[in-house]
Amino acid sequence: MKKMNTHEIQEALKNLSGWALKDDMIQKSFIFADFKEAFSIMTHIAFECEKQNHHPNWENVYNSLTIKLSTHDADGITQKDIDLAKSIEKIVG
Ligand code: H2B
Repeated sequence: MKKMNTHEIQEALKNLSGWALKDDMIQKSFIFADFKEAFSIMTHIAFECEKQNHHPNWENVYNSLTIKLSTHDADGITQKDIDLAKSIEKIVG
């Protein structure tokens, strides 16, 4: 899949609240009530990632979750990252 340029990424991010381009990845941090809620959402996201065959770099510390998306195969950001970010937004609600 074709790597997006910075302008294309910024345009796509206008429809994704809280996601920002940083270090060649699109990123967002979430805070949940506690670890159980964070991990439960991560499990839900993980199944969606498997469905899309597209996987995040992420870090969970107790109730916080930081998700960073890029397409390793394209060495940049592609529509796959935008689509996964949209799915994550739906899951987190
Ligand atoms: N996830 C992400 N984030 N980037 C990729 O390039 C990627 C992936 N490639 N998940 C997939 C898996 C690929 O390695 C497999 C072989 O389809």
